[in-house]
Amino acid sequence: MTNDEPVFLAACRGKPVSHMPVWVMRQAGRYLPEYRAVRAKVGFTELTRSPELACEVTLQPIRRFALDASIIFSDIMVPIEGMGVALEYAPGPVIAEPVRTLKQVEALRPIVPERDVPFVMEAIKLTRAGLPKHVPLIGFAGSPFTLFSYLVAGKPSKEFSVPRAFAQAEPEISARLMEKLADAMIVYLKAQANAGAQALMLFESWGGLLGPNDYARIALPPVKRIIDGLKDVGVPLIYFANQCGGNLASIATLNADVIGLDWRTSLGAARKVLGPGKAVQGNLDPAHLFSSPENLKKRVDEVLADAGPGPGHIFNLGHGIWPETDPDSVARLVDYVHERTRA
Ligand code: 1CP
Repeated sequence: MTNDEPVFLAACRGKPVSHMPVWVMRQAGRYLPEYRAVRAKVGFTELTRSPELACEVTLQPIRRFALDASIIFSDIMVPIEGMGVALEYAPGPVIAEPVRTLKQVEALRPIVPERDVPFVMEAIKLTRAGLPKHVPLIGFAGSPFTLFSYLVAGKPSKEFSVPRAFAQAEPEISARLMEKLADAMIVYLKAQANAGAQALMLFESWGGLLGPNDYARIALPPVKRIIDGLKDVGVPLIYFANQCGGNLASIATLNADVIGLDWRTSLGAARKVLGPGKAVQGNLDPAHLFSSPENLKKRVDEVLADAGPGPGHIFNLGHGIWPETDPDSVARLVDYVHERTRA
């Protein structure tokens, strides 16, 4: 590999780097006044469907901070709309007719990205053209269980009791739905890579609500199907496993390059279970961006000490940045991670 390989991509592959890469989940979002200015003019749906505006908000955090990766501005529910499900953002996804019958599952159209969500690929092409070479662009999708949770519940929820009960009451319909979602996400993620995404990330936001046996039985198989389905694409695959500290033994069996972890899970302990072949991403508590500049440094040091030395760590928050966060705190975070880890 040449020396000008971006540090983010090198770290995804577990290679040594000149400084630790850092980026922030939801780095394009409401904590940025320039994002709020765009949103004052257009609705969220319009924003996701306009390649120019999606490109603009994707680039906003890159202009402000020395970030090492960019993630295309979109939402995990965008391809679901592409499969024919009507939904609104309020601000989380709300579905008028939740999917709860086999008939509804069979009626979901397999996605044809170029026909159903062409604006995503156009946004990726535009954004790649606007990004500096050392900042790779990440494409993403929701994990089947996370998408299933929204489709069955019909709205955001803390416990997702409706989809969890549905998965028990209707295991076959549930498995069929998640299999269908997995196949759609393979096609969708491949299209993003073809359009220029240099890494692909799967957000398992809600699989951690399941106990370890249910996680292994219900959430993991469709994730494995996606990851195996993407093995020929050739870009690093990141699996963000929110609140999945109890599921690491099953996660270790996946062929993902990087496992993203939340702050409730020790990166050091996770690395022992995941083994040397997997990089980790995370896991500062988003609340720590509200601490004093001095304490923020201490919290970053704690994450670094926990993860331990050695390559294969991408610094990030443990989940999305909160809208109330001061952008200056993000600048201090990014600069300090670089300063502290420069070889
Ligand atoms: O009013 C607004 O501007 C809408 C708020 C918003 C934003 C900024 C939504 C609705 N989606 C997004 C963008 C978004 N969503 C990105 C942008 C890229 C970036 O990171 O910069 C990404 C990666 C997502 C992915 C996403 N959407 C996830 C997975 C990540 C996670 O947070 O766990 C999930 C669960 C969603 C659903 C969703 N869409 C929007 C909201 C507010 C939510 C969460 C709803 C809930 O709490 O259940």
